[in-house]
Amino acid sequence: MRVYAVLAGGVGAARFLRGLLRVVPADEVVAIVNVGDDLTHLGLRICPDLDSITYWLGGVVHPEQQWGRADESHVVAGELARLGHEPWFTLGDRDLGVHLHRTARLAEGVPLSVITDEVRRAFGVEVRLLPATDDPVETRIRTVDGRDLHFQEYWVRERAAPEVASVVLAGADRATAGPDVIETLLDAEAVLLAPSNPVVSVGTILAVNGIAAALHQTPAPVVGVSPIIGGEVVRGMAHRLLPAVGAEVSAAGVAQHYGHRAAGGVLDGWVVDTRDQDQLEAVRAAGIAARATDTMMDDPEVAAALARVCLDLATELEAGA
Ligand code: FO1
Repeated sequence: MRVYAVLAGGVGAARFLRGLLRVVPADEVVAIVNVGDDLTHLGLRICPDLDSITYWLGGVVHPEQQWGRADESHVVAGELARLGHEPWFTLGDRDLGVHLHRTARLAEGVPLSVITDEVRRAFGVEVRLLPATDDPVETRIRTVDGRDLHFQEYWVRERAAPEVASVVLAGADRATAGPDVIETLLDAEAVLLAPSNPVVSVGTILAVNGIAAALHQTPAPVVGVSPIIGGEVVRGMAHRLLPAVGAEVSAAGVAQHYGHRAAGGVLDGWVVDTRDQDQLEAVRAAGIAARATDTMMDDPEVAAALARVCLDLATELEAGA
């Protein structure tokens, strides 16, 4: 069975997957999803990237927020505020259904990968979603002023304001890749890096034991999409985090950060936005094949065209290998 493996974070990955699914059948797509954003809040285990992709591909994502549920209500959140809980991390009533289910199943000893499959099927999502690991890992942001914040505290409560000293995926050294993750990467027709945050989404997936090694070893071509367009981040806070890992905030800078596979990195190919085609030369100078196309995926047809460019580049790399 031919499989396209996609390393995925949250919203950018969901948009990319929506395009890819217009090009290849859903049963040929497997998303390997970041779990570093996950947190336990009010006793509930919450997996923002897994849930964002599930809600997007399930057609129930909140259209403006691009996370959480459409047609959401916040009755429970109102009662929690009455009881003195600071509402910095909003949990909608429908969203709570998933968190209650996940927390109950985890308490029964069911691994996250199994629960994730139950949830995506319940929302009619045909793409297999594999957590990067079933082990508890947490992206921690060490700030210059000496604080150690969970990623969600940094991003949601602090609005990514504090200066970042370092980013750590706590527990990565003890984490093993989730079931089928390594096999999927080794057997894939192609491996695609979605335009997700290179530090706290793709970076944290690569930090899980065995995953970066699998990308070095796989015979499949590895093609990534730049999350930086016109030198800017489309959404999120990658521009605040890339300097903390010594990477330039540019389409070429991210490619150089990921590195060419022959130089110990993870990329064979890199797709940038047409607004960044002046960066193609720098990417190619790093040994990475590069293409430019429209990568602003507001329209699913743009995402589909982008997916085609990635697959065409992967095919060319395969032929040239
Ligand atoms: N993002 C916010 O900006 N504010 C929130 O209150 C918030 C709550 C939330 C609850 C569940 C969930 O799955 C995601 C949530 N997010 C919220 C988004 C979340 O921070 C992002 O989806 C990722 O973690 C960053 O890519």
